Amino acid sequence: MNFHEDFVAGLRERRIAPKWFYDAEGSRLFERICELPEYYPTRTELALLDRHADEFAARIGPGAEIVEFGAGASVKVRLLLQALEAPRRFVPVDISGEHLAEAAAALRADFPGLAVEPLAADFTASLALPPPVGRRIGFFPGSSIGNFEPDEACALLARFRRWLDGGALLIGVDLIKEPALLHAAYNDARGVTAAFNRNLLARANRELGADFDLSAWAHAAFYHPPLRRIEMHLVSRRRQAVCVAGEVFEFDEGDSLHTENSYKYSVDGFRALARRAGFEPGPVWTDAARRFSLHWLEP
Ligand code: AVI
Repeated sequence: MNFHEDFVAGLRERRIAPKWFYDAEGSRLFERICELPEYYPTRTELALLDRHADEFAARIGPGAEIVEFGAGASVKVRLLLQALEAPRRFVPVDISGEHLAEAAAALRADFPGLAVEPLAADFTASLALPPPVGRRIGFFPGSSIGNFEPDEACALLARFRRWLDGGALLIGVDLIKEPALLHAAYNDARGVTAAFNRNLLARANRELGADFDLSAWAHAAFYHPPLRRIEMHLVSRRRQAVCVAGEVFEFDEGDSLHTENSYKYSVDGFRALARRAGFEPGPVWTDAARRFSLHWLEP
């Protein structure tokens, strides 16, 4: 489904899929989020990748092929690639093609022996990967798995397992923690997360000729303990009508558009989910404060 159809359907249901955050501007804003002091997942996961790179390399073995799902700027995979023995090919898969091409060019320059074959695709729909050239290892960092409902996450993991063709998956998963830390991570003082959230409406203005007044929508993000998830919403600050591709949508003050869930897992909870998807959970690496985890999943 394309942005136009899905966004308009989402407005009717008051729920927009988070994958539409990532146009070029949204990807740029997300990179800024990753550098924020409050957003602990990126630096914690980078430190884990750095600290345990040799262990991952030993598990992956020589001549492997790495497929990264939702690759973005491909910063994290560099730590892995640097540690690997003669990796054959890197296939970054991302919905934002523009972003992907830039990152691939930089990787080719820095890893001259490595074939880099980006694939601009929505892996939540379907994926046509080229035949493997070595042991295929999946890499899904950043806890993007948390942006799927648990049942969808299970189905996605099962599809990864099929696509990996007998190879393992290294996946980053954000852990359940003190709600105040989670709240700060999604309500940063500089307002970058708010801009990222509102970019969804700005994107509709740019691409669909919509007339959203961005100042009339408040960013709201909060932790929902029973469901173990952060919810992000855009809340209408007043009664308003918005025109999107010729159709008018009306909102009352306080009406919300639900734009993202970010599920947090316990280590055991995620291992159980992976098992349900057909994987055999292997070792898990966490930081000392147990904020973030990296899981090795065998097919
Ligand atoms: C990409 N994903 C894992 C991020 C998250 O934390 O759920 C997206 C994000 N949304 C707001 N801040 C970051």
